[in-house]
Amino acid sequence: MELFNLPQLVPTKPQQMISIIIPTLNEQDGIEKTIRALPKTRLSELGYDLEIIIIDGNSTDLTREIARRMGARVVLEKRKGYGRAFKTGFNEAKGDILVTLDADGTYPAELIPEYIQGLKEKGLDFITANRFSNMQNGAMDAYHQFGNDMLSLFMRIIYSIHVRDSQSGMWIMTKNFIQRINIQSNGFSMSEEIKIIAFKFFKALEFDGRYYKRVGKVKLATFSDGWRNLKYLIRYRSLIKNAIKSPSLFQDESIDITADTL
Ligand SMILES: Nc1nc2c(ncn2[C@@H]2O[C@H](COP(=O)(O)OP(=O)(O)OP(=O)(O)O)[C@@H](O)[C@H]2O)c(=O)[nH]1
Ligand SMILES: [Mg+2]
Repeated sequence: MELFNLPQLVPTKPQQMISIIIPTLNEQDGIEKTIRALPKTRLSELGYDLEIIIIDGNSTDLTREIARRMGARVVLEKRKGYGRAFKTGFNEAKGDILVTLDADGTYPAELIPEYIQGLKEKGLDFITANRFSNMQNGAMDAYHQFGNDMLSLFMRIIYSIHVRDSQSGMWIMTKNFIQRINIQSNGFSMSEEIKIIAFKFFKALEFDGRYYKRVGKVKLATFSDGWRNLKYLIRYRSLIKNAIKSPSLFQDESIDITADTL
């Protein structure tokens, strides 16, 4: 064998994969913008492979066709619900790091590389992006903002965790975190549930985010979903005992799931 062929035989470190998971329900106006905004080149320069997974709730518009054309893998999840969509998405994801965002162009996709770096440097399991730290004019009406503030306040009081934006839908998580947790909500309240689990039992931080004006129609009903989320915050006190999947994991000292954690 010739000497100059040798470097090819040296095993290289396998590349890490990032899974971007996007739930969609009739988002034909926003899905293209959302996928286009993903920093694909930057992530590839940083040495990451990327998979884009759309979890579609049986949209009746062109969402799935547009997503496929933009290079995403589309998974059809006919069962209703935002939380339901994510459960399916987490099972489908092959990545070492999972990132979520909406299909309406509201979240700062451009910050994904920074968040991933933060996750690694600080050794975190979970990051949530705070939409309130930098909100574009008109991105959220006053009524919706008040509801968000109240829900976040209740979450801080009931669970003693420091989260400014309990309803943010942009999270950056390790695969290990997702494999260990047991999400029980199928609705919008899954967003507060995942944060309670992350901040109570894992290493989690809220990072400054941005929030842009939505493209397309909102799926969340401010009052009824807000009310449902508040009731879930209260009810979840009795469900939190099921938050972690396997009892053998409690041997890890960093995880304390005794009753006094509430
Ligand atoms: N697969 C699936 N996706 C859903 C469902 N409900 C909502 N979504 C998607 O989940 C994301 C969040 O819904 P939004 O309507 O944007 O809710 P929101 O971000 O809390 O509300 P805004 O701040 O007003 O945008 C969007 O990408 C929706 O298309 C559902 O039942 N199934
Ligand atoms: Mg949204």
